[in-house]
Amino acid sequence: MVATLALHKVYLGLGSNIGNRKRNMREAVQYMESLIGTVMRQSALYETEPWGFESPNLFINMCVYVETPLAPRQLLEATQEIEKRMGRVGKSANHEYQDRIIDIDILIYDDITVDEPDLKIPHPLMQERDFVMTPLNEILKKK
Ligand code: PH2
Ligand code: MG
Ligand code: MG
Repeated sequence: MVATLALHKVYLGLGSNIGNRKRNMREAVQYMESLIGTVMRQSALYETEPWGFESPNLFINMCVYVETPLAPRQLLEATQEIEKRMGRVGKSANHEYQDRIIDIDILIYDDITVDEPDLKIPHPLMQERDFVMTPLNEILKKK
């Protein structure tokens, strides 16, 4: 008998506002293919104004749809590992947003809800953020 692996349907949001932003997006997607699962859909790249903080550095944002065997917390660890490998430093100690090489946020994981201090799914702020909703709507699959 061959065991089948349940794959989960996950939507991730990516953002970068320093360095070579397009290359950062490409590199993050490549890391996802090796550490998370199959990237089935990618939105276009959107250039956006910093939201919630002041910076001269515009963002590039995009969303991807990934099928992954990882459980939610493993997925969080994988996204953090990618951020780390790409050299992301200093996550807002003072609760203020900062410029970043790469940010990967879990937006939707199947139809589940997670409410833990460091992991909230669906992403609690996504509805308020055009830089998330515009690329997300572009790739959202009808159930
Ligand atoms: N991410 C934030 C805060 N503000 N603004 C834009 N335009 N794009 C982002 O990805 C972004 C932001 C927190 O993660
Ligand atoms: Mg974010
Ligand atoms: Mg984040």
